This record gives sequence, structure tokens and C-alpha cells, in this order.
Amino acid sequence: MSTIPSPGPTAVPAPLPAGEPDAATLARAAEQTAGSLLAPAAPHRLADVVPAPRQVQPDPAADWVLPAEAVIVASADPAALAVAEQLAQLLRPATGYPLPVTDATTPEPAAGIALVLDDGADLGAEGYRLDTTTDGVRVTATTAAGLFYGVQTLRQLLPASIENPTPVTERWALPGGTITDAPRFPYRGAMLDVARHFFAVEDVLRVIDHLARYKLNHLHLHLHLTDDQGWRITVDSWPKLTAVGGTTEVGGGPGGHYTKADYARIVSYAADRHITVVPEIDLPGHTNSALVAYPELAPDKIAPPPYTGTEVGFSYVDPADERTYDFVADVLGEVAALTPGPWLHIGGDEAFKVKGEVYTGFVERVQRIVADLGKTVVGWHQLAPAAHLDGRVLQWWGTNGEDDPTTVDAVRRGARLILSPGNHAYLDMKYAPDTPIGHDWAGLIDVRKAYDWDPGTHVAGVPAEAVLGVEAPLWTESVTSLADIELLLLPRLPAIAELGWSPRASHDWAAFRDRLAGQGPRWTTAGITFHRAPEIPWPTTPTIPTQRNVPQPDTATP
Ligand code: TNX
Repeated sequence: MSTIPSPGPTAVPAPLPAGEPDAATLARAAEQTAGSLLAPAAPHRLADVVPAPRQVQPDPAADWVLPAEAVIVASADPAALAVAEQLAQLLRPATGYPLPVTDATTPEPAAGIALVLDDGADLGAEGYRLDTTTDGVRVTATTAAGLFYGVQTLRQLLPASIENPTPVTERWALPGGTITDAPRFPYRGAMLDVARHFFAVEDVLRVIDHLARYKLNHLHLHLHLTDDQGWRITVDSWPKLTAVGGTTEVGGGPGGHYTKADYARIVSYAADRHITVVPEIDLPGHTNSALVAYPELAPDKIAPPPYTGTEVGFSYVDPADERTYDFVADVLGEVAALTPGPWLHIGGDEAFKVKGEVYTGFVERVQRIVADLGKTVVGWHQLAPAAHLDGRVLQWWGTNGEDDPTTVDAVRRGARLILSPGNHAYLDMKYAPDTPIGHDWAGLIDVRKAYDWDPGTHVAGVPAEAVLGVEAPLWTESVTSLADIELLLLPRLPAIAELGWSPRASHDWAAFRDRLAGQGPRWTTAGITFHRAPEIPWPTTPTIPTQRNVPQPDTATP
């Protein structure tokens, strides 16, 4: 296995001058556009999208080439205009085109792209329709989220060189036809553990970008905020949590934490991409870093030493001390106040030393605190035996979906499930024995293993209606850099994204493998690290033009 370095000399596109295009550049672009009218069809098929769209109706006679003078027109609505501006920002670097964004009460794509909010479109809360005709592209949706997903699809339909950070000469052709799309599940997430190793805000924002690309949006980014090895979020009423508990991490590094402003920045960056942050405060176990800071929370009232190893299950806050519940209420109250989304994740996993009724009693009190804050409880499926509370969501991380009567019983009492099976969705598992980082306690997870399961039927006895969606957790005991994160995320994240988004009827490993292969050149061009999984037929020829005005062969069309 290997990672892909940034493009070598042969793949570097001929740069156009940065900044405002001058007259000569525009003239060249015009000439190129004229030439492209005679050039071959779009290099991609309309169906070459990850996750697979619900319905694709190609119309090869309707291919369209983005002209240099194209305008992006959006419905006169701030949220639609914001998506239009995001689209322009995606397209301007590689095209070098100005792509002005304008609004119109009745947008018409004269020679450009239109993003249309239409209440009557009947496309659902997250669906969209994308029509490419010889006049341009029109994305229609009922919500700004739908427009945003349409834009992610549009991005993938352009040549891979659209990912280049500087202008390249390219024929920006889009395949003609109509895509009508909407997700299978409302919750499509990934988790980043920022407790075992701390990651800078910029790294988290980049991970959010990766989620957005694959429509892992809306309710998804789940920050694992606290653990034995470090406390990562400022709590004003308990300042030593970060001042003391935040200064450690696995392996003895310096740790770190997010200030409230940092956290707010992550939340708003995610919200701009239609991603809701789900914060986790893991209780009652995984709390060594809190006990180091506040020994009164420890069962023996003695501060344990800071922990920088990777064992689990040894620490817990004292369920018999009222101060513990004051602590929980304060912490969850401050985190809830910073979090616009509906969810508070309270962990609940691997509290090996808090058993039976003591455990369920603790969980039930914490669930009540969450409800009193107006939030919905999410917790690992170990919460299952505790009493049901309206809306409660269990995140199932088991490895045997055939045999979990406790979870099935909780679902019968009203719980819904987020599916994160350890042996399919855990992004910290190695791909193969030689993967340089990662775990293997749940087995090896190659791309096919990540892809070949069905969230709707995975836990026997749990009906598909009780499944809210999927989440791919990335635990970071062995992950120390953004490149490590990307190596484990890609290409498995798009596999989980497809399980969350695409209709089951489209599930097909061979077809997925081919579509996924087309993402490789995009990541390479964008400078994103990924695992070059041997089971994926990554293209070997550079797809980025190296010379101006050389028509590109129709390589990707089978
Ligand atoms: C289990 S999954 C854990 C984490 C570890 C992870 C490593 C879960 C709820 N708990 O504490 O980091 O395994 O794969």
C-alpha cells in the first residue's frame, strides 16, 4: 500500500496567470470554448458520481461546456446565494473564470449555472435535481441543503482537474441529462476522536470538507471530545478540565484543547456545509483526564496520574457522589449552549467498573439532564439497558449483528440506531496487515468490507425504520497527523457515505469500485492523501491536460 504524493511533473497542468484575467487570456478562453464545440463529448458519464445518485437519465446530445463568461444565478434567497458563492469558490481556482454570482427572481441559465429553490419541487429535505442541457446546468431543490448536494454532484461531473488549486487549461465539459437524487437515511456521519490525539481546528475543517464532498452532511460530524488521555473543550465552570486535563495525549505529546471560539468556528464551518456537529462527552468511563483535574469526582477522591497509554475501561466518575451530577450538568449545559444541533452524545461505552443498576441509574440521570437541556440523547449502544427517553439514539458499534438482544429490546422500547459496526465502519482498523497505522481488534477492513453490508438489515430484529443512519468513527490512538487521518478516511469514507445515501437497489461492488476509482485523480490533484487500495482500478494515465488547447481523449467513458 502507499499514499499518493502531490502530482509529479508530468501531471502538473500548464498554469494560467493568477488574478483577474487579462484580455488575451479571455480571448484564448473564448477561442478554446469555440474549439470545444467541435471537441469530443464530456469525459465522464452522468452516473460517475459517489455516492450513487438515485436516478440518472443521460442525454449525450446535451453535453455542455462551461464557458469563461458563465454566470452563476441563484434564487434570491440568502441560503441559495451562499451555496452559489460556494460553487463559485470551488470552480474559480482551476478555471480561472470570474464566475460572478447574481440573484434573479426567476433565474434562467442563459449560458451558465442556475441554483433554484423551488418549494413545489417535491424533492424532500435534502434532495435535488440536476439538469444539464446545451444551455447550461440547473440545480433545483426544496432546501439549500439540497442545492448544496447538487453542487457536490456537479463538482464530480467536471474533469478531475477542477480540483487544481491554480488555473489550468481544460475543456470544462459536463455530461448532459438529468439526475434526480435524495438520500436513503437522514443521518450520515463520521467521527473524529480529538481526545487520544489532539488535532488543530484547521485539520478538523479539512475533515469537514471531505465529509461535505460525499454528502455526509446534515447531522454528521461527531467530535469525540473527552477521554482518558485528554479533555479538549473549555468549560468555564470547571476550568482545570482543559488547564490540567487538556495537556496530555497518547504517547506523551502536548495535547491541546478547543476554546469556545475554536469550537464555534468548527460548528459554523460545518453548518455552512450543511453538517451538524454532534459533541460527545464520554461518561461515566473514559474520564481519567477529568479525574486528574478534579479528584473529587474520582471514586477514591485521589487524583490518578495523567494517562497517555491506549488501554480502556479503567476510569470512571463517582456515580455515588452528587458533585458528579453537578459536574455533568455544568459540562453538558455549557456544551449544549455552544451547539445549535439537536444532539448531545454522552458516550456510555466501556465503563467496565460501573455495573448493573449503578450504571443504568447513572445513565438515566444523565439522559434526564440532556432532555432538560432541550437536547436529544445519543450514546454508544451500551446505554441500551437504561430506561427509554423520547428520541433516544443508540450508536451500535458491535461486530455481530446477528446476536444483540439487548439492543433489539431497546429499539422495541423506542430507541433508534446509528450503525457503526466495528468490523465494517471503524476507520481506525487497518486495511491490510501492512497498513502502517491503525488497529485490528475488529478485523481488517479493506474497501470492499467497508462497502459490503446493509445498514437497513445489519442488526437482526431491528427494522430499517428504526435506523437513523450510519457513521464511520475514526479513533486516533495511532493517528497523529492530518495525513494519517486522510490515509484511513480515504477511500473508505465514500464507501460508508454511499451506504448512507444511495438506494439499496444500486448497491453493486463492481460498479462502486469503478466509480470510486475516478475519485483518485481528484484527490491527487487536490493534494489529499489516500490509501491506494489494490482492489480499486485507479486510473494510471494523468487526466490533467499538460498543454493548452489539446483536446482530451475520451478516456473515462467505457
Ligand atoms: C473501542 S468503540 C472504543 C474506543 C477505542 C476504539 C478503538 C467505542 C465506543 N470505544 O474507546 O478508541 O475501540 O478502535
